[in-house]
Amino acid sequence: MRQPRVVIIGAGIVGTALADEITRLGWTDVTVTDRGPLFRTGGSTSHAPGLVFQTNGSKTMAELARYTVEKFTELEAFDAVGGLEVATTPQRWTDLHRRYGWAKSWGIEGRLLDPQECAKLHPLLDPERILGGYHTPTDGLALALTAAEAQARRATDRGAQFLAYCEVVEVLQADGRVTGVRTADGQELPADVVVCAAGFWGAELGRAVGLTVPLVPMAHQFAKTGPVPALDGGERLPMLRHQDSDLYYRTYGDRIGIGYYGHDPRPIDMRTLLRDTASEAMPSMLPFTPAEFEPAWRESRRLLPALTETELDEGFDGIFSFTPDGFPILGEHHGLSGLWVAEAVWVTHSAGVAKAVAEWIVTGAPQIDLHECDLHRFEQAALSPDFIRRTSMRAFVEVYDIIHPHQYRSAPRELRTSPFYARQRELGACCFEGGLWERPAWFEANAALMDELAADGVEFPERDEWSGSCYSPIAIAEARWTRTHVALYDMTPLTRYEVSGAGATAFLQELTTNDVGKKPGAVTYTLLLDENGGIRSDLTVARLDDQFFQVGANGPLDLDWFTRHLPGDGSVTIRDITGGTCCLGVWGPKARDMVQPLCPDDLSHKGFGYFRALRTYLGSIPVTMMRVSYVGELGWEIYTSAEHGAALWDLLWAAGAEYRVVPAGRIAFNSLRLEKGYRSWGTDMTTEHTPEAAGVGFAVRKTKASFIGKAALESAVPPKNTLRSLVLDDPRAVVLGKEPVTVNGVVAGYITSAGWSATIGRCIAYAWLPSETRPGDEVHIDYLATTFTAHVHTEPVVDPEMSLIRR
Ligand code: FAD
Ligand code: THG
Repeated sequence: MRQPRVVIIGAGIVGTALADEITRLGWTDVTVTDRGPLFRTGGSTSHAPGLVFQTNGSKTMAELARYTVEKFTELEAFDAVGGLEVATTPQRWTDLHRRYGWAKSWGIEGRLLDPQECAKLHPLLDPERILGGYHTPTDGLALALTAAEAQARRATDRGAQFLAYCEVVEVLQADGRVTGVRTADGQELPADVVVCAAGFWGAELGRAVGLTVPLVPMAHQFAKTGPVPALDGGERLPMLRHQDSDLYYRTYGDRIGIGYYGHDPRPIDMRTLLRDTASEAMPSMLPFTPAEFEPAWRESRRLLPALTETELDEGFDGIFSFTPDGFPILGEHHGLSGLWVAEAVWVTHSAGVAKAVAEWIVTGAPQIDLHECDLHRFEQAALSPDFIRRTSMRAFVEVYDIIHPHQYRSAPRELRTSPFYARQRELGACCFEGGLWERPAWFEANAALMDELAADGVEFPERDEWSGSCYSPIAIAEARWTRTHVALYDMTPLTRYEVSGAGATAFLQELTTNDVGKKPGAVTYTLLLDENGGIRSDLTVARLDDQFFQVGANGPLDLDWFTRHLPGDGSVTIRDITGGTCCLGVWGPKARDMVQPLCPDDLSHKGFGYFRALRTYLGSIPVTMMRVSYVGELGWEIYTSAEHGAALWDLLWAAGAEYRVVPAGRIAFNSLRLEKGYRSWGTDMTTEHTPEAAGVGFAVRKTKASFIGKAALESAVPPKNTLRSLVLDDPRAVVLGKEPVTVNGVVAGYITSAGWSATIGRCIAYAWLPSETRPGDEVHIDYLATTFTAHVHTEPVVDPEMSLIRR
C-alpha cells in the first residue's frame, strides 16, 4: 500500500518538529511548505527569545515541555541555564509554593530559595526587593532556529522535503476529504493529510476551509538593553520571571533581554497585517512602542539595579497566538477529514506537541492526554468571534496572574442560563461558570440552615485564605441536608444527546464498553475508550425506546467523537438536546415522599428501580425521570423541555416545602460524589488511564463481541498506578487538587480532586498512587507551605453497601 502523503503548512518550530516526528513513525512522504525563506521564515519562531519554563498547572503541558527539553538537549539546541521566578508580594510567594507543588507532582526538578540564595544565582537581583524565589535547574533557553533546522534535517534524511517561498492559498478537497493544497505559484501538491502548523496565520487558513481556529494574534513587547557593565558576558545567568510586574528576562552575553506582558493586549488584524507586511521579511515583528514599555523599564531597574548603568538598545513588538484558555489548538477538522491543526503552540511545548500529534495522525490516538488542547473542546458560543477575541485578550492580561483553581472568568458571563436561573438568583445563588453555563456553587439562602446545623453541633471548619476563596461553608450545610433531608440540584449543564435510528443500538454498543442494549427503561453507566484503551469519557446511556437513547455526557469532545464514528448510511441520528431541555436532580432520603404525590406512576423501589428510566408526568409536566444519582442518594434526575423548566421548579419547590427542600450547589455536589467514589472525567481520569486503573473496570463488559479499545485492554499490563481515595487526618485540612503526594518521603503521585465531606467531617481526596498502596497506608500531601497527613481509604468512603441509594 502506498504511504499516506502529508503536507505540512508552515516551517516554524511546530512544522519542522512535526516533519521529524511523523517521519520517525514511518510516514516519510512529507512535504513542508512555508511562505517565507527557510528557516528564518518570518514567523514567531524566527525571533523567539526561547525561554522554556516547564512548570505548569497542567500535567499535559508540563509533559509536553519536558519532552521538548529532552529533545532539544539531544539536538544541542538547548542551554539549561535554569529558571528563577521571584516573588515581590506575599501572594506570589505563596503561589510559588503552589507551583513548586505542581513541579513535584509532574516530576520536574525545583526548589524554593530565600532572597540571598536568589541573588547568588542571579547577581543582578536586588535581594531587598524580593521575598523569595522558585528555582528550576532543568529549565533553560531553546535555540529555536537551531532546533527547527536540526529537526528539519532529520526529517529530510528520512525523505521529507521543505519548500521555501511556497505559500498555500487553498486546501483542496473532494467528498469531505483533503486531497492536497494549491500554492501561490499555481502548483498543486497532492496530499492525504494536511497539517496546518501556520502559527498565528492559523485562523485565516482555517476560515478558508470552514474551520474556526480560536486563536488571536497578539503583539508582545520584547526589548534588549545595551551592555551591562556588571556583566562580563561570560556568566550563564538563569532566566528570570518577575510575574508581579508581568516581566521576564534572559541574558544575551552582557546584555539583558526583557519581555513584557503588562501593556494592554494588542490583537492584530490579520487582514491589514498581511497587506502591510506581506512582502516584508519579518511579518511577525512590528515596530517597538517605547511609551508602553516605560513601566517595564522602570520596574526592571528596581529589580535589577545594575540596569541603571545602561539604556535600552533595541526592541520590537512580536506577534504570536493567544487562545481563550491559554492552551494550544490541536486536532483534526471534523468537517474535512485529513485536515489537522497544530497551532498556538509555544516553543516550550513544540516538540512534545509534535510527537503527540504525529502519534494521533499515524496511530489514531496520542499517548498523552490532550483533552485540554483539543480543537473540539469549545462550546459553540465560545467559537464566536466576540468570545474568542474577548477571552483571548483576557488570557494575555492574565498570563502571569495568580488564578485560583475555582476562579472562573468574569466575562463574558450569563451566556447559558437554565430555566431555573431566575429562581436561583432569588435564592442568592453564587454562580461559577462551566461550559459557559451559570452554575450555582452555593445559595446564600441556605445561610440560615447553616446556623441551624451549627446549633445542632455540625462543624464548619475555618479555611485558610487560599482554600477559603471561591468557597462558602454554606456548601457543607447543603451537602449535609442532602444526606438527611432532600435537595434540588440543577443538572441542566450536563451535556446530553439523543441517539436514535435503526442503527443506534449497534452504534452505541461499538462505541462504549458496557452493554447498553438492555431492554427499554434501562440506564447504563459506560465508558468511551480510545484505540489505546484509555478513557475518553464516561457516560450514562438511557434506553428510552427500542431505537431511542438519551446519553448523559461530559462535553463537546463527546459529540465530536460520536459524530466522527457515525455510520455513513444515515441509520443513526445524534442530536444535542442540552440547551432545549433542562434537568433537576432531586436527591435525599425524603425525595420519594416529596415527588410521589406529583406522579401518576409508582415511584417505589419495586416500581422504579435503581438505574431505570421512565417517561411520565409530574403534575401536568411531561418529564423523563432517571433513577441515577451522582451524589449517591435516593432520587432522580428529572428532565423536561426548557419551556416547562420554570414550572417544574415551582412544582417541586411547592411539593418540597413540607420536607424542607433546599437548593444545593456544585460544591456540595462535588463533595457528595467524592464520598461515593464517583470519578469526574478530565480531572480524575483521562485517556492516560485504563478503566481498571481508574477504578471503573466494572463498566467494561469484557464478553461483548467488540467495542473501540477492547483489543488494547486485552493486551494491557497491570497498571503501575491506581486512583485511590484518601482521607485527610486533620479535620481542618483541605486540599484543592494537583498537590504532590509522598509515600515514605518520596513523591509517589498527585491529587486529582478533593472536597470536604460533611458526612465524615474530613477532606476526601483522590490521588493517583502506585498500585501497591493499600487502604490504611499513610501518605503526606504538600499543600502550599504546609504538609498534611492522610490515609488511603477503602472505596467508597461513604455508603459502600449502597443502602442510601437502593432504598
Ligand atoms: P511560526 O514560527 O509562526 O511558524 C508558522 C509558519 O507558517 C511561518 O513560518 C509562516 O511563514 C508559515 N505560514 C503561514 N501561513 C502560511 C501559508 N498559507 N502557506 C505557507 N506557509 C505559511 N515561546 C516560548 O516558548 N518561549 C518564549 O520565551 C517565547 N517568547 C516569545 C517572545 C515573542 C516576542 C514572541 C513573538 C513569541 C514568543 N514565544 C515564546 C512564542 C513562540 O515564539 C511561538 O509560539 C512559536 O514560535 C510558534 O511556532 P509556530 O511554528 O507555530 O509558528
Ligand atoms: N448523570 C447522567 N449522566 C452523566 C452523569 C450524571 N454522564 C456523565 C457523568 N455524569 C458520568 N459519571 C457518572 C459517574 C457515576 C455514576 C453516574 C455517572 C453512578 N455510578 C454508580 C456506581 O458507580 O456505583 C452506578 C454504576 C452502575 O450501576 O453501573 O451512578 O451525573 N445522567
